[in-house]
Amino acid sequence: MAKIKKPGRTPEATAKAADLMKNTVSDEGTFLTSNQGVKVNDDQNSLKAGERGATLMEDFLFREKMTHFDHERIPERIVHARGAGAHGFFQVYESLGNITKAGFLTDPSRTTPVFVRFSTVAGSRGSTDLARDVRGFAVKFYTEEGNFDLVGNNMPVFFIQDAIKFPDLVHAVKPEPHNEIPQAASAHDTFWDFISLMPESTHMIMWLMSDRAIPRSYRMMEGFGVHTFRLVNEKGQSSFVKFHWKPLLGVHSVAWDEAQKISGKDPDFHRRDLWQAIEAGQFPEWELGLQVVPEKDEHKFEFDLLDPTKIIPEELVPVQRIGKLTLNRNPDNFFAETEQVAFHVGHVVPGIDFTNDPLMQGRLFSYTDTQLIRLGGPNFHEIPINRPVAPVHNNQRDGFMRQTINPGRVSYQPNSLGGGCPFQAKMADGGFSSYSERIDAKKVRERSRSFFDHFSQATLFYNSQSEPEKAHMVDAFSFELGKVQTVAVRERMLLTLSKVQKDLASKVAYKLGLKVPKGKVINEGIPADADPRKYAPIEAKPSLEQSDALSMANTIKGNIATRMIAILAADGVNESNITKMQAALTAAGAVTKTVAPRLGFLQGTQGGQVEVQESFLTAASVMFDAVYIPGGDNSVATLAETPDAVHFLNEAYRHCKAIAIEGDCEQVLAKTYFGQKLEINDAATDGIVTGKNSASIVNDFIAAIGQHRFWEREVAHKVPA
Ligand code: HDD
Repeated sequence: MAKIKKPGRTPEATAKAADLMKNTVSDEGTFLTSNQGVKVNDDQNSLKAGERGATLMEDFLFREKMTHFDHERIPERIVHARGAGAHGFFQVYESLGNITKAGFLTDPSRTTPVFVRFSTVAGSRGSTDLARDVRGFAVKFYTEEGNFDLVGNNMPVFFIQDAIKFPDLVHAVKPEPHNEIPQAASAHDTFWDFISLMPESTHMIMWLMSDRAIPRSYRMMEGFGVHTFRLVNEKGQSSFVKFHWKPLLGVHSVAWDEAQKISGKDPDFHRRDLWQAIEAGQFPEWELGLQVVPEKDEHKFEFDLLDPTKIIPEELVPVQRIGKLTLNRNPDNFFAETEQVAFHVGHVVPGIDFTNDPLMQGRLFSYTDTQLIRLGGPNFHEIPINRPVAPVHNNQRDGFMRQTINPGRVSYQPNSLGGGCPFQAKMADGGFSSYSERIDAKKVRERSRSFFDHFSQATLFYNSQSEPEKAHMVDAFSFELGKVQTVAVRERMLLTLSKVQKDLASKVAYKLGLKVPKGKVINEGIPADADPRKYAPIEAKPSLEQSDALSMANTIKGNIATRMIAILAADGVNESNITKMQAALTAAGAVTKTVAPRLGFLQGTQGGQVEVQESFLTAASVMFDAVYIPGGDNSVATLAETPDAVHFLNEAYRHCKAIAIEGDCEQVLAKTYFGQKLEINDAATDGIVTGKNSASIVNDFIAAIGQHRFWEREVAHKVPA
């Protein structure tokens, strides 16, 4: 049988295919039509029996429009409903051909198109971005060999070890079913009831109660594939791998008080931030990092590589940065792209394969299953955002909303009537072949004892945090458990925390007005007939004292690109101060906005005018990273007498942000809580920049913004705001 020559694919062809995939329709210069292409003459009035009469059923235009509208909504995702997406590309630095045959990881000349969707987990589609929550970090690589989805999170571990518990976890964290309260929050009884009975979740709740759960920006989050995956090379040799995304802007968070306020002032904070950065051409970037473990080292560690509640500390296996992801295009249409994109852990390409991680194994079922109901049938891969750029040829046919028109009468294999097409691909032709892992096992519903050290990495995480980060975790636990009404649940959690770190448990206990109970942590997540000893948590000590990679205090600092800076001003402002500061900040990539008592223009001291972008009604300090007050006696005096301006400063101070005040600032500082306590001369080290030397103010302010936050301030001067 003659074989048909298979077409090759150049990078240009890939890029073109990625563009075609969009199916974008432009309405420019067109007439309004019905869905049947009939030009519409009147889209203002329905067809009636007389000017004041009833609408007629005959009005096909009205009925078509209304029917489509009535069916506009699709079910939201059961988890990760709230999200924001962007297009971009990925490029590997050097070939990784020695460990994988995946084309996008072996050809440094290729740019692989990607679509990324960030999300929160627990909230509904309309919920706030700043909930304390895990963030989804799902990447679809449209590779020339098919789509690869890396469906990860911004935390490297998970709550449960076996996918069969996922519905329980999600039911526990979602709003309670009787009154649907609270929205997008884990701070309620059912969540902590579940967690307190499932000690395997201990490591994950350390991450969830840390500042990682309230990121400053999607652009400033790490991402993790969580599970141990496999890489397979041309020779069929496999290595274990953990995937990491390392943001080039560093890993940063907001303060919890700030997060709660942002949720009111701008619930779209992260979505807006991502959109604006891309619109401004400041493209978010991450490096893809790999921790590679040769197959022979599978059992070298004191934890099990298949256990998704464990990390491989970077001290044990360093993260190699092997390529870069750049997001450079916003979606054209939120629904068509961000809402309809369908990720699946099972979308892999030759060179990448699975392991027996029991959480991953369950995910391999769940994702396609959920798309069937959410996107209404088996043809969701034909929706433009989900279409691979690699050509699709198979004998699958029909189903709801089928788009492809397959000509001919052959839809089976083997066949002779269709010339045998489409052919199976040999491995040499790029055919996917599963890694032939050796299995010799009994069929059991059990868990390996190597999964039962639930505390040592939780302890490692806590011990690796800076003092301010630890304090934030104490507050987070105290907040969440403080919202829990059932005292027994609070007590069980205190017992669990005492196995992580005694100091943490006693500080939280103090804030809850309780004592830390003594005894062994119970594990209720066990089978009915199980020997409880087999499921008892192992109380091990971490082999590592601490890991620098776990604390955000050690992240890259100094880059102020995309940081939002408020310039507070009023009439009588020194406009040359503003011009100079704005020029320096903008040159460093930051974004400035003038905030004043009212919109319009301000009168400057030198006769110029300053445009106002926000008023104290439309803006709040929590929407900015830093605050600058330019000189000008009248402006400073007005701000000092404007309670909203004073509150703005107090709040920025409380949230540990850089503040610069130029000229005669004492007047406004004297009105703030912190200004009354501050030793101005020592203040520069604390992120407060004052003085009359313009050049040094600008430089010191930029350096201070580059530090992100001055968390130590919370201990030194905690102020009301
Ligand atoms: Fe999941 C969505 C990440 C465990 C079942 N998950 C979803 C999304 C992300 C993750 C990022 C959103 C994708 C998007 O933006 O559309 N999930 C994870 C990670 C997990 C994890 C990192 C643990 C390592 N998930 C997990 C388990 C199950 C699911 C154990 C079920 C057995 N996840 C789903 C789902 C979702 C989903 C129900 C909801 C919407 C969707 O898939 O498309 O199937």
